[in-house]
Amino acid sequence: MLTIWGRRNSFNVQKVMWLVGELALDHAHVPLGGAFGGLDDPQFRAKNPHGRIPVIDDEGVVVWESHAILRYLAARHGGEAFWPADAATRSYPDRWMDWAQTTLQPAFVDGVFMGYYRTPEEKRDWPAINAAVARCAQHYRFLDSWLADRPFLAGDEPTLADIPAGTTLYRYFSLDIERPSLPNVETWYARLCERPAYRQHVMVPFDDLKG
Ligand SMILES: N[C@@H](CCC(=O)N[C@@H](CS)C(=O)NCC(=O)O)C(=O)O
Repeated sequence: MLTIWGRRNSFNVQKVMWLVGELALDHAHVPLGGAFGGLDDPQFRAKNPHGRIPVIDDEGVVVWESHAILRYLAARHGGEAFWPADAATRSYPDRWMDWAQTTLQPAFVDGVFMGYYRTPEEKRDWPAINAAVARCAQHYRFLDSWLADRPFLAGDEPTLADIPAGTTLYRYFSLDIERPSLPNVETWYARLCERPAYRQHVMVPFDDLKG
């Protein structure tokens, strides 16, 4: 049995749950972190010494770090669909996953979601928030131009490329912030919203996270 630890309103847990849903993997889910606590429990620390979620245990194989988990699940259970074996083809999901983690996430998740939405009004650092909103505009415009002639980030079908960046969209389009015109990102988002696994695992209300 596959077990996934991590609260459902965690951005990094959502990436993993979305893929679990896409692959229709039989699993058990254990809410952990945030209001659920448990990150310092010795049993959990034995699985992930960093004390962060998500973590999975797949028949004794324990994996932490959301992108490592995505790659593990796709390779172990997903056939060729989400993470192709061919090195050149695989480099597309890999580059978009790495770009999302090193470039998009710091701007959106850390700068906007944490800095703005999760921070109480009186503590918000507006120059930093405005700079992060501007960096997001630049990054989503870049995605918009890439998506002008392909339906998904790595081509005709969804792959791991779509998961990290695609997981930001529900929150990016829900927040009361300035956004540029992004017709191709909006079409991509509409495509993702058609997927039951995206609706179930990513479009999760997050009001309880407000600062
Ligand atoms: N780079 C890690 C980041 C893990 C991380 O920071 N997870 C957050 C949730 S998104 C966490 O554990 N927060 C503590 C908590 O939920 O209490 C990954 O991608 O898995």
